[in-house]
Amino acid sequence: MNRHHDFYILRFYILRFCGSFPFYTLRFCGSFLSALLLTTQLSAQQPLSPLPVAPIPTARQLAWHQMKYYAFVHFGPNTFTNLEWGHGTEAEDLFNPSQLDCRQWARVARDAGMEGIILTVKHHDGFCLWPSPHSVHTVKESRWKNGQGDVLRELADACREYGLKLGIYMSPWDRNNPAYGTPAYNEIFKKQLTEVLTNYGEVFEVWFDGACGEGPNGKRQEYDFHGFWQLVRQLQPNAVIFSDAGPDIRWVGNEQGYAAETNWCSINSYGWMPGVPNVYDQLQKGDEGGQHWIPTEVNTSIRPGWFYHAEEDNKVKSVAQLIENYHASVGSNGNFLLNLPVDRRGLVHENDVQALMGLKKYIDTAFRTNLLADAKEAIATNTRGKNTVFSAINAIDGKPDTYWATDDAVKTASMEIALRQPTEVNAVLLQEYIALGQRVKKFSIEVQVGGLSAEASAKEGKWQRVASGTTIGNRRIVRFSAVQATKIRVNIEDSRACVVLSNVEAYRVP
Ligand code: FUL
Repeated sequence: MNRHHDFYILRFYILRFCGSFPFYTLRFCGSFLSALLLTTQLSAQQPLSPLPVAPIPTARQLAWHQMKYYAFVHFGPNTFTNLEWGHGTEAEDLFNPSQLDCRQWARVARDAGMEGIILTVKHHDGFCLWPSPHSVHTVKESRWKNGQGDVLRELADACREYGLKLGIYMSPWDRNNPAYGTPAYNEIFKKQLTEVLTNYGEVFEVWFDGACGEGPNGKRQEYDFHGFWQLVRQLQPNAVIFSDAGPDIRWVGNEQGYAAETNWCSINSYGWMPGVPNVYDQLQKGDEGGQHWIPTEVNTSIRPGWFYHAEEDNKVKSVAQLIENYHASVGSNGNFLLNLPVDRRGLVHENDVQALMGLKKYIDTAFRTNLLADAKEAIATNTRGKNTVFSAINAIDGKPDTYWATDDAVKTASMEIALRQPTEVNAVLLQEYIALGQRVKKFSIEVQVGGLSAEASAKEGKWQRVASGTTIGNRRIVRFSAVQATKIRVNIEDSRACVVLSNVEAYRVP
């Protein structure tokens, strides 16, 4: 990985080797080896790729980072009892959606621009939306489809049909299971986990709720989370595991749908288990240089409740609110998990669909045209080894695997992009090359104002600071008042290590 290092090791071995021969042989060897060393040294002067800065994401985390926005669906007995937390004593017959249509959910999600659906296959009441043989509180004991139905099967099929990924929410807290509160329950939970992770195809995310309350016998459970995680790894090695403590992705510390201004993917979560940490602020911000790479997933509901309540039909989030949530998640180094409380018919309600399509329209309009796609040039105050392999142009070439990088010692640097003509901008998207770790601690954006009317021409050619921020990470979008720009400058004002920026885009968002 490090050629300077290789060179020193090679020199060390050559000298050791030469030391064991007579003088003349050594002289001959000497000239030959000097030539060899020179060649090696020349090639060693090629700039090296930046070394990773720990911690770095795993392959499954990197795949998840490429996603942005997907649906959560809370559905089950609570939908019919108007509760948020069921007691576990609800009659199975209550679960009886009149027109359940998972293809409608999938169609809505796809049309909304979402990439997947995570379903609450078992919530705290213990009711299973699939016919688990290890429970008598499931769809098979219900009236729905005469006990022949399987919501998870229908959703898995619909996701496949609509090109969506499937995720599983499974609550270990089970207020119905008689074994809850004893070690036997952990084994039952693992059997259920095995069922949902083997019989329904590829799963992209397993969402563990850390909530741990009392069961039917009044006892709490000591969850075997290590065992649960191990099973997920074994059955779905590509799936990321979510909880407030990771291990792959973390809760963002609030349910309002926003990540903090400072949002490190790294966090010192050593020894944490789901449901334990009461560290909301730390979950939001992460820790600079924290030991573990556990990025944030921002979850919120499109309505006040997680489950459907008819009285909330007119409390669906407005498009404006959803836009703010989108920017505060997708644009703030997180992924956006938006909950859709499916109604008693078994459909995503019309009001929710309308709001979702409003957000989709915004996303399409806002991000349709990257104003830097045909930029004239990009220059930087520092380019690693003065080598074009690391030049600023890489950050606007649209390729995720090329990047602008600076020399190791350079943690403050700027890149400047010249536009072909004066263009109105009000948003800039920045991405670090996170495969090598998260680095930037502080940045700002300046624009050079140009192409103005005669009256405004006093500002012509002036640089104006329009935005600033702390962390960037996988994806950061900053918005500012619209300004007519001829050039855009990205200033990295502080960084944990040399700058490695893979993407800069600019937009005129509505
Ligand atoms: C929480 C649960 O208690 C809520 O009911 C909901 O499922 C939310 C997403 O997670 O921990």
